[in-house]
Amino acid sequence: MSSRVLLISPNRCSVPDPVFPLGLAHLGAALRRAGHQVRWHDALVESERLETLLAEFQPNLVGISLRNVDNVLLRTQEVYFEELNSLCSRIRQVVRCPIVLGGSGFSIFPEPLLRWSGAEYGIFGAGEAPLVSLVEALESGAEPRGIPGLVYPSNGAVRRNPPRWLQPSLPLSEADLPAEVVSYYVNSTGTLNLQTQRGCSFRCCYCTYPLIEGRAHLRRAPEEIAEDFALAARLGARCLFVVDSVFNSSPRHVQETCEAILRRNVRLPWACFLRPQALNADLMNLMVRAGLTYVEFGSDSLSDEVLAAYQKGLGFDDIRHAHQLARAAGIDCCHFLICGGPGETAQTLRESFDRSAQLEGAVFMTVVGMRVYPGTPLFERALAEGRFGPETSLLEPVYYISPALTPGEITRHLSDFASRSPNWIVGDPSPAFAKMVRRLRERGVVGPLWSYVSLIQRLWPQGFNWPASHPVS
Ligand code: B12
Ligand code: SF4
Repeated sequence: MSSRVLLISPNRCSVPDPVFPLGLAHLGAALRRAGHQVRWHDALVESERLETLLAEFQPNLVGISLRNVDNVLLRTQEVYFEELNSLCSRIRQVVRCPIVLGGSGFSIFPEPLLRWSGAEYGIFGAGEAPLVSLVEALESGAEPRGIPGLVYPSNGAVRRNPPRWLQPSLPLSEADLPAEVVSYYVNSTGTLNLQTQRGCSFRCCYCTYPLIEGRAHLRRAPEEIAEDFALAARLGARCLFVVDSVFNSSPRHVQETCEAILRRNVRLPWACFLRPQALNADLMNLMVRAGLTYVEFGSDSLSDEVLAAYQKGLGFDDIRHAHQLARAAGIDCCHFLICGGPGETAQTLRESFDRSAQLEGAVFMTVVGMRVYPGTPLFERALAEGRFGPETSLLEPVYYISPALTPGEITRHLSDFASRSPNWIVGDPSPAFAKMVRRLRERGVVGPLWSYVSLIQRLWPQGFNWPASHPVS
C-alpha cells in the first residue's frame, strides 16, 4: 500500500542564515523508498498555502519537524515552539489524519512538546525507520506502540520508547529534494547541507547532541558522502555545510571522506564543526584539498579552568595548536565561546580575551550564559545548586550563569573586548554590516555569516565592524 505523507518545516528562523531542512530530505527519501508519496511544506518557501496543499493532497499522516525551540540567545531571546499548537489546529481544520512531531528541538523536549502541541505522536531521535514503521502501522491498523523512539500519550501521561540509533543511511537523490525548496536556499545563501555521521561520544556539560543523536559515532560510507557532495554541486550549491556534531570524530573518517570527495572530483567549498583536538597538518591539508574552507571550532572558552568546568576534555594548548594548523592550511576559522557558564569569573573572561591574541586571524562568536537542557550534566549541577526545582519546564529557556558574574557584567566585559578587538563578535550585526553582506552575497560571495567579518575587514579595514548596540540584561 502507498500512503500520502506531508512533511512540514515550520522553521522561519533566518539567523544567522536560512537553513535547508535536511531532516525532511532524509525522511522523505526513506518514505519514498518504502513506496509512499511525500510532499513538503517549508514555511520559508511557502510556494503554496498550507491549507491549499492539505486540501489538495489529503495526507494520511502529517509530520512536523521542530528544529529550533528557541534561539539560545539570552539577550535577544526568541522562542519558536509555541506555534506548534496553532499549527496543529490549522492542520486539523482541513484534514483529520494523525500528526507526528520530530526534529532536534522536539527530541530535547519530547514529552512537554507532545503535550503542548496536542499531536498524536512524536518520534525521538533519528526519524527514518520509525516514521516508515508508523506510516505502515497506521495503514494496516497495527498497534504502533512498540516502534523504537515513538512518543505517545498513554493514560494521561506521555510515554517514550527507547530509540534505535541509526546512521544516515542513504545517498540522497534529486527526487528527494523538491526543486522550489532547493532553489530558495541556493538563491538566498548559496549553501546546502549534508551529514556524514551521527552522534557524539564526548560529554561537554551543556551539550544536547549526544542526547539527540546518540553517543556512538555512526558514520556513512565515504563514497556515499561524496555522491551527496556531487548532488549538491549539481543542484547549484556554491557552498556546503557539513552538519555533523564533530566532523573530526575519527582521523580515519576524515581521511576516507576527503579522499572519496577528491576521487569524485567535486569542487565545492565547505564548512564544518571541528573539535580542536587530535588534528595534524596532513589531515588539515587533506581537508583543504577536498574543499574545506570554513572551520567552526567549538572551543567554548580559552581558559583552562573554564574548559575543565565545561568538561571539554581539552585545553587551550589544543585549541591554539588546532587553530595554527587551520591557519597554516589557509582556512578561515571561527571559535564559538560560551561566556559565563560554570567556573567563569571576570578573570577567566579576561584570560580568554588576552589569549585570543595568540589565535591570529580568528573570529570569536560569543554568547552570554549557558542554556540548560534536561538530561545534561549541567542540568544536574544546576538542580543540585538549587537554581530551579525538578518540575521546572526548561522549554522556556533557562540559562546557567556563573555565581561570580551577572549577565550584565558579562555583556559589559564582552562589549569592552569587542571595542578593543573587532574580531570579537558580540550582539547582532550592525545595519551597515548586514547591508554589506547582502551586497557581497548578490555578487556570489558565499560562506557562513562570521566569515564575512574577516573578508569585510580585509576589504574595508576602516569600517563596517559587526557590533551595533548591546542591550545589557
Ligand atoms: C548544523 C547545525 C547548525 C548550523 C546549520 C548549517 C546548515 N546550513 O545546515 C548552524 C551553525 C548555521 C546552526 C544555526 C542555528 N542553530 Co543549530 N544545529 C545544527 C545541528 C548540529 C545539526 C542539525 C542538522 O542539520 N542535523 C542533521 C539532520 C539530518 O537531522 P535532523 O534535522 O535532526 O533530522 C533528523 C531527526 O531530528 C528526525 N526528524 C527531523 N524532523 C522530523 C520530523 C518528523 C515528523 C519526524 C518523525 C522526525 C524528524 O529525523 C531526521 C532524520 O533522522 C543541531 C544539533 C543536532 N545535533 O541536531 C543544532 C541545533 C538544531 N541548532 C540549534 C539552534 C538553537 C540554532 C540557532 C537558532 C542558533 C543561533 N541563534 O544562531 C541557529 C538557527 C538557524 C536556522 N536558520 O534555523 C539547536 C536547537 C535547540 C534549541 N534550543 O532550539 C540545536 C538542536 C543545537 C542545540 N543547542 O542543542 N545550526
Ligand atoms: S560540544 Fe561538541 S564535542 Fe562536546 S558533546 Fe557537544 S557535540 Fe560533542
